[in-house]
Amino acid sequence: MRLLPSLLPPDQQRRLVAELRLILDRAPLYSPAMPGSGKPLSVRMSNCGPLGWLSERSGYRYSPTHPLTGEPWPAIPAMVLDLWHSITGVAYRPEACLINYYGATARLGLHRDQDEDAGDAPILSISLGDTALFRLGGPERKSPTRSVRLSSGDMVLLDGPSRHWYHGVDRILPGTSQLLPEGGRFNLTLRRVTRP
Ligand code: MD3
Ligand code: FE
Repeated sequence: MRLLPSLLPPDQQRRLVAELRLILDRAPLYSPAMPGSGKPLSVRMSNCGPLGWLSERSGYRYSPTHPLTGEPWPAIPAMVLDLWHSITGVAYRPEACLINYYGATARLGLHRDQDEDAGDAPILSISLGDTALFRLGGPERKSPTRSVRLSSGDMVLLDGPSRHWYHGVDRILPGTSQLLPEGGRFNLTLRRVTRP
């Protein structure tokens, strides 16, 4: 895992949040259901790009449309595609941009990203707003873990073996950023889904 601290300067963070607002007007945040129990996740989600990642009672899947509106997801903003190409160095585009919103008490349990056929493609994450206490494990659930702070403007590049490692978000630290008037944290996770 390559942590790229403060890669996005404040003016670009504000531009990106403005783009996010336009996307979320058309593809509103919603509370996904946990597979099996159907209990709502504490993280609210939406997507942009040709495919969006969904968590439903029936399981995880990628879908070309929003689960509530039935509309196709909005396009990934050009500035986000530019960041993807310049940071990953790959010529193909990401297909999914998952938008996670963490309120003050939201968290994300330890998991692996394994719903993509493009298992060798890198993943890029962009953090906006309040700092997250991120947990990075290893290749197995029992692997030792470490805690990493992800602040607004930080990016994370997952390439090589770390792409398949366990990770989660223990909690966010309310009041650590002034970027979002409503507080909380947005994370964008860019993924290739189908084999390039
Ligand atoms: C480390 N999101 O949506 S992004 C997810 O902050 C997810 O919202 C977190 O995990 C968030 O699936 C973390 C950074 C990240 C993404 C993928 C990884 C870290 C990773 C894959 C392997 C190891
Ligand atoms: Fe993940």
